[in-house]
Amino acid sequence: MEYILYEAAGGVGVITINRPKALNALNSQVLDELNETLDQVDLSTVRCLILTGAGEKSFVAGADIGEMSTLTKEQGEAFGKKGNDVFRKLETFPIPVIAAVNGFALGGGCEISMSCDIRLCSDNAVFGQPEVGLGITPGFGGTQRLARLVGAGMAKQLIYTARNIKAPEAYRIGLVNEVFSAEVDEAGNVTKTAQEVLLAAAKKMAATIAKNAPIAVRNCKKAINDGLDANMDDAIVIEEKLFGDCFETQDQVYGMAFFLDKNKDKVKEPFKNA
Ligand code: DAK
Repeated sequence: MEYILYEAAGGVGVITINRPKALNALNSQVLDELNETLDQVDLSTVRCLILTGAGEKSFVAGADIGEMSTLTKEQGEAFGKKGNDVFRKLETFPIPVIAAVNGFALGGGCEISMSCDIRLCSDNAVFGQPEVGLGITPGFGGTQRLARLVGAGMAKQLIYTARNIKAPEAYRIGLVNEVFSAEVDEAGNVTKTAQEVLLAAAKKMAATIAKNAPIAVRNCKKAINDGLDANMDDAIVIEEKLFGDCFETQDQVYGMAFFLDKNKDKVKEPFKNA
């Protein structure tokens, strides 16, 4: 693959969008390769994914404006569908996906981060939906996901004004879960860049998730996602079914037996699935 890097270790997979010369902008090839990478994730071993961008400057600076500039209406629709299909695949991916946002997350970049379950960012991150300044609407789900994440009023303000916001404001409005800064020693020298700190924190969180019972974690993701699209009566039924689905699994039997076992010296074993 030309634009996507993928590595997996210890139950955690890291996908890096690797097109730093164009600030990791999403062209058709990046979207196709991302789609293919997701299809290749080995779900029997990988329990949490991290999505990030190459370089210190940008997570994803949006859809590729050069490629979009000459699209006809039909081609624009097809490009939108390609992006939407991949973003939806991420959103409904069986295991959690953490976006590690290292720098610009504009337009399609903000939108792809919102298709992930959790957003962590470096303190140089910039979020925004600048589309109306380009003569288009957000086309990869921005109008829908931003409104669901930060509320309709704040989403409308950000989208209508096309104003970019920095990490502290993104944190304040609930767009990101946590912001990470560079580490410096006593002399003021940077010992770890914000991106290094961010990636380490994302990996730590992913490893924590990967240690928990995999079927239960997957079912929690599905319950939250499906429930948010339903009314409360239906949402509770969705939860009931996914809760029930955990019973008789090896993990549920072991997890509860471990809690009930009074032997203080016991050591918790990794969950096995099934
Ligand atoms: N597309 C293509 N190339 C990009 C790019 C982008 N979005 N963003 C940056 N680049 C390229 C620049 O052209 C430049 O390339 P060279 O000139 O070196 O060849 C290189 O990356 C470095 O960028 P700059 O030189 O501009 O770097 P600066 O530090 O000066 O500025 C910046 C960084 C992020 C502020 C600036 O690059 C910028 O404003 N970029 C555009 C950000 C933006 O507007 N993003 C939103 C794109 S619109 C839809 C489907 C999808 C969408 C909409 C509708 N439907 C089908 C309905 C999605 C839309 C978008 O995402």
